[in-house]
Amino acid sequence: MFMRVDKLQAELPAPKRKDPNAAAALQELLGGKYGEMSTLGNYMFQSFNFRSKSKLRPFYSLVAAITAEELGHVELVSNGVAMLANGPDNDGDAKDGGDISKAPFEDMKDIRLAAAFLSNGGGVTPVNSNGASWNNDFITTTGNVVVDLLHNFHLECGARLHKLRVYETLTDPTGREVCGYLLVRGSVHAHAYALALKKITGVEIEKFLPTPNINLDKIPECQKYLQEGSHRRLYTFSPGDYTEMAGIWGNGEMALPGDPPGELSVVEGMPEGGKIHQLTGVPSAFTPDYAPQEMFEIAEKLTKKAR
Ligand code: MN3
Repeated sequence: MFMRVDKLQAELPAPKRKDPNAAAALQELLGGKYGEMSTLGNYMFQSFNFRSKSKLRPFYSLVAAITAEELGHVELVSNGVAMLANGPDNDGDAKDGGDISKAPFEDMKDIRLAAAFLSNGGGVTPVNSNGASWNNDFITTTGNVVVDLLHNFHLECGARLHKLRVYETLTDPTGREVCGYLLVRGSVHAHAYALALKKITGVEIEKFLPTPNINLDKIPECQKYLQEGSHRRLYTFSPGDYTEMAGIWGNGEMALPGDPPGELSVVEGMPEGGKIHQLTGVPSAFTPDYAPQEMFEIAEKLTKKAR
């Protein structure tokens, strides 16, 4: 089962301005073929379908624990997309929506993913940067441990390629931070699947890394995560389970040659994370409604009663 914590896995800086087309570019990392919906979907269903779980505990634990991290990546990218689509935090929801008869959102007809505004109110859905739906065909779960792990290794290298390209399109700090954090964590996952394959087959697949062949020290947004050692850690995302993966991620294995040196380790629990930014309501777009004041008052009373 899953437990939910009301935080993001990383602290995101507020966007400097509203930029729905930057949000659309970042959508590739959510609903693209190699996006976070795909890493989540692959590892989640592989973990459900895993054969001989009790006998293959280190390998099962690895896929199961990374599944939980990927769910948090879906959440992180989704927040980043919506933040870019909405712009800096403000208190724009204090009044009603005013006069809507003068096309207040004329600009929105020209954004790349118009449905993100027209249908989703500036929110996010599992589509790629062109608005094509993420779908089940991006999931591979064969029941063969080596084939699945090899697929996962390919998926993480493909995801790293996409993250690097999306990063190259973005100027706003919010989107760049999402890319920087996910580049570090995705590199961990590629490394972890390579080590898992090495334990089973003896083949040193980690020698493929980094793919693409660029070290994380070239990406300014990755530096604080490297300095704190995030590239050497895997989290269990559990109060007590999945620790057996330390036989793969640990056990004398070291950071990749191009990254800050040190031994790999498994951390019980989850990263400290960062706050979820407010998505301020826009009454003229009817989010959360045209005249939300009464709704706010009801919610305030209910919150007091819950205490
Ligand atoms: Mn991921």
